[in-house]
Amino acid sequence: MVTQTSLKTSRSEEIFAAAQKLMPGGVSSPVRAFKSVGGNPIVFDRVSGAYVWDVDGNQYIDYVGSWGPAICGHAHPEVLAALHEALDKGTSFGAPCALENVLAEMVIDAVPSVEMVRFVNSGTEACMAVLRLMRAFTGREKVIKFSGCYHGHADMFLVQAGSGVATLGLPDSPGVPKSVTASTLTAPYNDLEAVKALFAENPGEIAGVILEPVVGNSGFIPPDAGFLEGLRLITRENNALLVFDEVMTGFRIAYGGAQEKFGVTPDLTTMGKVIGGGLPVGAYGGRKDIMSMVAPAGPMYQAGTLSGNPLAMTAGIKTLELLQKPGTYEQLDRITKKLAEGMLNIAKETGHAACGGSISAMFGFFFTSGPVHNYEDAKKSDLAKFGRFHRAMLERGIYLAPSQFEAGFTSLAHTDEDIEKTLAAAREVMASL
Ligand code: KE4
Repeated sequence: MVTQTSLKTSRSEEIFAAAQKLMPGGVSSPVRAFKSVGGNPIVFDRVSGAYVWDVDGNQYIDYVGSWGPAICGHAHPEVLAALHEALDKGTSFGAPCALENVLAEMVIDAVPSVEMVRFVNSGTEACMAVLRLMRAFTGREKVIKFSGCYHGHADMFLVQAGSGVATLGLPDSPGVPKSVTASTLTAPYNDLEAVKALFAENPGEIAGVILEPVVGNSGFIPPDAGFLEGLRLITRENNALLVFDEVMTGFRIAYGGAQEKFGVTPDLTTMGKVIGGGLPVGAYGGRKDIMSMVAPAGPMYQAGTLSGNPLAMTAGIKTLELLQKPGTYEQLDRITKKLAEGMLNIAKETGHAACGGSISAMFGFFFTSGPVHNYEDAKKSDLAKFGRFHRAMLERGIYLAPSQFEAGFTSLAHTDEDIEKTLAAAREVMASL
C-alpha cells in the first residue's frame, strides 16, 4: 500500500525560492517550473538508474529521465567509467578528435536516412541548422511544421509550438519578428489533406516538411496509419524535403529511430538527447548530396565551440553501445506497455475517461475519452485533472513529466517492481481524484 501523501520538501522550497531571485522563474528551462501542474518543483540532489533523490532525501521513480537522455538509466556505471577515463585527457579540444568519427559511424550505421552527420550541442541547434540546410538545398524559403510539435526554441519554430510553449499557453513568443515566422506554415498533425492544401497554395515555394514522427511535445501522439508514408509521397511529388525531428524519438522508438520502426526514410534527420548520453549533444544528418552543402564542405554556414567535444562523444558512444545489446528494445517495449496499459485500465476501473498508449520507451495518456490525433484534441483533455494527478503521484514517490503536453520516458533501469509500485500509486490516486 502506497500511503505517503505529505512530502517533506522544505529544502526544495528554500532552494527554489532563492533560485527565483537569480534566474527567470527559478529554472534553466520553463517546463521544469511545474507551472501547469501547480505547486513548486522538487529540487534534485542526485539520480541513479530509474530513481531520483531530492534535496530533502525523498526518493522517486523517474519517468522523465532528463527528458530522454537517461534511456539506459541515470548515471549508468559504464557511462560514468568511460567519462572518468576521458576526463583525464581534457574536457574540450576545439579540434578534430577520433571520438567524433566513432559516434558519427554509429549514427550513420543506425539511422536509415543518415549518410553523413554534423554534431552540435542541442536539439534546438540541430533543428535550426537543418532548417537552414533545407532552404539552402532547395532554394525555397517556406517550411511546414505541425501545430503542437516542438523543434527547439529558434525563432522560426515558435509558431504553434508544443512542449513548454504549449504548457505555458504562450500565444507564441514575443521577440519573434513576423518576418521570420511568415515562412513557417502550420498544419494539424495527422492531417494529410491540410498538407496537400498548403503545397497547392504555395506552389514551388515550400522547402520541406519537418515533424516529430511520434509526437512527444503535445503529450504522446503517434502517427495515424499512412500519415508518415503520405508525407513521404507528398514531399517527393513537390520536390520538397521530408525531415524527421528525432531529437526525442531517436534511438528510443527503435535503435534506428521512428524511421526504422515505421519504415519511412526522410531526407534529413535531427537528433539529440540519447546520443549525448546525458551530456549536451545534438546532431543533424541525412543524404550525402544535401549534407555536402554544410561548411566547410559547402557554402551553408553552421559552427559551434563545443560541438563534437570528447566528453559528450564519450557518453554518447557508451550509451549507444549499451543500447545495441540484444533484447534492449523488446524489454523497453514490454515494460512501457505494462505501465501504459496498466494506467489506462486503472483509469477505466475508477471511472475516469482516459486514452493514450506507448511505443517502445515512450508513453503518454490524456484524461479524455479521445481519440487524440493532434494538438487540438490534446487541448480538450482535462488539464486540471492531470495537474492534480501529477501532484498526488509526486507525493507517492512517482515523478511524471510536469505537463500534459509532454511524453513519459522509461529506461532499461525500470523494473517490473517499479511499474507495479507506480500502478499501485495510480490506483490510489485515481480512486480519490
Ligand atoms: P533541446 O534544445 O532542448 O536539446 O532540443 C529541442 C527539441 C527539439 N526537438 C524535439 C522533438 C524535442 O523534444 C526537443 C526538446 N524536448 C524538450 C522536452 N519536450 C526538452 C525539455 C525542455 O525544454 O526543458
